[in-house]
Amino acid sequence: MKRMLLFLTLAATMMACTKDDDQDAEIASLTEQLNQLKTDLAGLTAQLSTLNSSNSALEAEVDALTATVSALQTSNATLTTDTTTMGATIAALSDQITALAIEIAALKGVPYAAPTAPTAAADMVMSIFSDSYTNVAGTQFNPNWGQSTVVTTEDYDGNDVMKYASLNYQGTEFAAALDVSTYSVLHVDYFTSDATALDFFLISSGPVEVAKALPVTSKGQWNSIDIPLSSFSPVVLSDLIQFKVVGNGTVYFDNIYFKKAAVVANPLAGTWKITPEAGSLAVGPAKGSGEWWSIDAAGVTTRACYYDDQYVFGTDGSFSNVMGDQTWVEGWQGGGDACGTPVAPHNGATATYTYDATAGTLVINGAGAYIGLAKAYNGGELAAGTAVPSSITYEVTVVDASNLTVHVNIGTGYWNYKLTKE
Ligand SMILES: [Ca+2]
Ligand SMILES: [Ca+2]
Repeated sequence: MKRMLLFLTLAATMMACTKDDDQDAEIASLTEQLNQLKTDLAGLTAQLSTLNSSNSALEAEVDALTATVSALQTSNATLTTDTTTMGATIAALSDQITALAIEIAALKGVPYAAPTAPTAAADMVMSIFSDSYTNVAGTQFNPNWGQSTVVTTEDYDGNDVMKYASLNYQGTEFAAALDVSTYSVLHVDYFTSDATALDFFLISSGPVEVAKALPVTSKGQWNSIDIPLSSFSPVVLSDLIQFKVVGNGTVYFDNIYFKKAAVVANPLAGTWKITPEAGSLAVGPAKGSGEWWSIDAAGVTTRACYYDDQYVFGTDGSFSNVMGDQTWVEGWQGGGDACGTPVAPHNGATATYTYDATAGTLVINGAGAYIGLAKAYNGGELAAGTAVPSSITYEVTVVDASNLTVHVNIGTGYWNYKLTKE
């Protein structure tokens, strides 16, 4: 029994020893882990500290750069202001230099610059001496006519100006006779600060010569003159052989050319039709009124044979009604107020027209020629057997490139027509 107790005690002691050993191992392991974590934490803390330092350095750099940018912006603003101020100063100085150069030129009695370039279209010009056009070839600007005049060409920034010094007289000879009969004026730019007389001659074969005086009252500046060629009569404009200038002092010339008259456009020239819309034919007591009757859209369709009728105005003043095979033929003409064959004399008679834009009148000359309706004339409407007038005057209230509105006074009121150009 005693041995048994001893054994149990020993066993219990041994079990207790084993349990203590496990706990110690676990504690050691945990302690090791704790130490590792402490080590890791220390490492991370060190890294964080390093990163914080880097961040501070970067922030400092950003601050420095921002300050630099701000300083540069301020400098730039200052420079911009300086540049503007300097630009204004340079412009002012440049103006002063120009003003002084003009004064010096005026004191010397010479042009400061070539005259303003002409603006006439090249196809309207026959040029003798100009930088703005192609000049007639082969002109002799200084033939020996025994004159004392000294002729030179002065260069103003690449722009030639012809100078007559010690002028008594000076000729110009064309290589071949010029035909300027289709031109309307002689253009001359001239400058003098001392001439008291200046006559410009056109000369045709014979010789036939006529002078026109160029005014010399505006001294020390370029003068521009357009002399009507008709004023040189009886010089033969289709056979111009020479110019001659007679005068005194020193005179500069430029832009000597013949210019055609501007062509006045004839807005009527072309082919017109009554506008295919409601209201394009209307009659009433007043000009433009449709109070008594006005074509409606259905009427335009019904009268297709009429709305294709053409009113042809030639550039030569000719006029014709071109109706094709059919037009609207009314009862008084022997028709049935329906499409039918045009009835003489309202079937395309030969006619002419005259248009007075100022008065706003358009006259169609020729019995049977008309605009709009054949029956409407000045003072009434035609009926069967009525004499057909030899002309009709229409009043024009609208005329442009594509629209024409005309009215004819029939005494009691007006027929009004709207037309469109093809
Ligand atoms: Ca020139
Ligand atoms: Ca027709």
